[in-house]
Amino acid sequence: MSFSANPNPTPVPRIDYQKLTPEVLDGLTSPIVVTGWPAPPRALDAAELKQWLHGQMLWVYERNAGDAWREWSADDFVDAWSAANANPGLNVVDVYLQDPRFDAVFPVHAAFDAANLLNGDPRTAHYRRSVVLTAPGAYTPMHVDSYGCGGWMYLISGEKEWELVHADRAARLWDETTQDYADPRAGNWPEHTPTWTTMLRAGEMMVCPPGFVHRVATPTRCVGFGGAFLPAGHVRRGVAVWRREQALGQAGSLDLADILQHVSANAAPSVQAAIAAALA
Ligand SMILES: O=C(O)CCC(=O)C(=O)O
Repeated sequence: MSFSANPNPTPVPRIDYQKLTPEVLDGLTSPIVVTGWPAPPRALDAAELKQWLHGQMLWVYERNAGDAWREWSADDFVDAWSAANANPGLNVVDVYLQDPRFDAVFPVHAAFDAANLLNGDPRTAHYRRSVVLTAPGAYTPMHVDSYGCGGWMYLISGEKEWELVHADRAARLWDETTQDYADPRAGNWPEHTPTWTTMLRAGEMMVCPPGFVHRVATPTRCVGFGGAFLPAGHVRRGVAVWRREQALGQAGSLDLADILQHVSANAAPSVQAAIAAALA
């Protein structure tokens, strides 16, 4: 059975690593998969992961244990996640790694560092890089990333099946009854919704533009990296998503308007104009 909720999904377009520029991120109108990495990081085994993440606390999504988030030490988590009978709900995504030592394993692509407004404020600078550790069988239902950010995910091992919907359709996918996005597995998915799909494989990076609705299924154990980004070309959408989260009482604790004002103080005039228009 196909993963897609749509009988004719569009394959996510692929671009070469060298073609990924800040301008591409600014102008994204669809998700993209970035391929052709010159020196892909080799797979890390459990012992190396423990060494690499030593001392780090991880927020773990335990979907099969009552949709709970739980804080684990990296050592304990890697033991549970790497076990042959790992709970298929175990999923670490969007756990940001502040320590510069993590750059040695996977440097963030220069295009993200150049385009990402979140880098310009100490409250969000660490959003630039996160770790991904997912057990086989995990499923993340349709959602939009917090604060209207876009997200990238690079897999060094394993694979993940993605389905994405354009941000312009997000409002139509909102289910007032559940106060959440409709999801094909919840049985409330509107027919005829155009989607993009792909199987993201080791050595590839998914780039999900700000405000795009997406879901992810993980058939095999995954190790990877990710990050959140908000380029000037999408800042209006990011602010709109954040204001909607606020109206719904679902916004996180960051004051995105204050952060963007702070970023604007040191930004180029064109970026200042984009931020001012978004906050007007
Ligand atoms: O990999 C996953 O299970 C979910 C990833 C995702 O949707 C996200 O980080 O926003």
